[in-house]
Amino acid sequence: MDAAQNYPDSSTAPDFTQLALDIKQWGRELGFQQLGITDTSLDEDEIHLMNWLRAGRHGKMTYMSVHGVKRSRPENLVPGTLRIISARMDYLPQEDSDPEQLLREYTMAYVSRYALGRDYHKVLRTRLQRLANKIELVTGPIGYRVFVDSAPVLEKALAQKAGLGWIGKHTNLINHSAGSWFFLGELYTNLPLPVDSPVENHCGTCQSCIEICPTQAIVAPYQLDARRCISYLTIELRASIPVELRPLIGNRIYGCDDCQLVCPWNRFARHTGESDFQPRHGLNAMQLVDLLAWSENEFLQYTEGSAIRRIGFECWLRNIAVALGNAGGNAETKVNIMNALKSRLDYPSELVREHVQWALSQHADRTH
Ligand code: B12
Ligand code: SF4
Ligand code: SF4
Repeated sequence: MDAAQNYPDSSTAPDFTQLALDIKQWGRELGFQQLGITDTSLDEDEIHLMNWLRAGRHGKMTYMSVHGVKRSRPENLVPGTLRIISARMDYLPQEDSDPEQLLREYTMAYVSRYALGRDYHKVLRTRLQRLANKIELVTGPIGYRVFVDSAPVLEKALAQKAGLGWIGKHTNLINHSAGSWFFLGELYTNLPLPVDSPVENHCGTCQSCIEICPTQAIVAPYQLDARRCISYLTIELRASIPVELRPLIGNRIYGCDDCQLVCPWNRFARHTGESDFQPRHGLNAMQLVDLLAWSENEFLQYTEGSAIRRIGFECWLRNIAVALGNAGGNAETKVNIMNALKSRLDYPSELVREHVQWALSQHADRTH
């Protein structure tokens, strides 16, 4: 993947400064809000990544630890890589429900904003592939690979270096005019494009995300212990959720947005124009008892094309059971909750049954 081989005669080489401008324009035409370009050196981030792994903060996400330094050294993942084109796409859906209000409605389910619509991996990958095709129309065949959370790639660190924003204390990337409700994707290439400059960190003395986190997963500024993060517990963990963390999960059944909801920079966030990211099947306004009643076929049907499907029906029921254990209401509501939970007591999965029993015991505890 050597760009020089492509252009042995410098008179045939494209004007890379103009090409970089064109790439950013094409990216915006393809629906990305912003693109930036960086080189491959991630020395400091590599140190942080290694410390994080050594401390075991990735929990059971073995995909984070098995690739050695490939994640922090792009040229080890794709030999010949010189530049990374980093792209961001807004995902905050235009919807009637108020997320903060929903988090207080204990009988309703809270699904994190990023997962309400179509699986972002597919959406971004297709657009990045189109961008690569467009580039090759000008340059001829180049060495490239596109990624969207699909390989060992340190996406936020690359985006930060490419000038798309700064990694905030909650560890998400924030853009000063767009907040943090966006996805990232990358195009690794051997084109010697001019690079962009990183932007300044604007977290200042703010600590709001650290203070609001329900499980105190942000153990220090810029340091997340994933094992405590509700996003990890409800999406990545396939086993029993630690009992001491269950009451803190509230009604969050898939991911968590609290640290972003509280972030002042999200006052500048814009809604996505992508129809793919709009809520599907009313997932932004569902009662927990109704979700627990879904059959496996209904689960598969309603989550088709959504990232939610990847956790499987078992973990879906596990998460809803925990949320119902945390749900409250008047006597009638409680009876409905208990009846819904009891209907899953003989579900053929020990994982589900154990969480259902825990949820029932929460209600028994509260009535005494
Ligand atoms: C693993 C993972 C998770 C894990 C762990 C998160 C994490 N912080 O690492 C879990 C399951 C918890 C998770 C949750 C979420 N995720 Co996630 N996740 C990833 C993934 C696959 C890898 C992230 C990674 O490299 N972690 C490694 C650790 C070491 O990185 P880090 O914690 O960010 O630490 C960096 C800095 O904080 C700093 N640092 C670390 N320690 C220290 C110490 C000091 C002293 C200093 C100064 C700095 C410093 O250096 C590190 C390296 O750059 C990426 C996709 C990808 N391939 O990159 C998506 C990704 C980060 N996730 C994403 C999203 C949307 C989410 C959620 C919002 C989903 C949700 N609503 O539930 C939450 C947010 C939770 C949060 N507060 O971060 C988006 C983020 C987009 C954005 N705007 O930033 C990504 C980029 C996916 C994508 N393609 O869009 N995620
Ligand atoms: S996503 Fe939720 S649990 Fe995870 S760090 Fe943010 S506020 Fe805490
Ligand atoms: S809430 Fe405050 S500290 Fe946290 S990421 Fe946003 S600006 Fe930074």
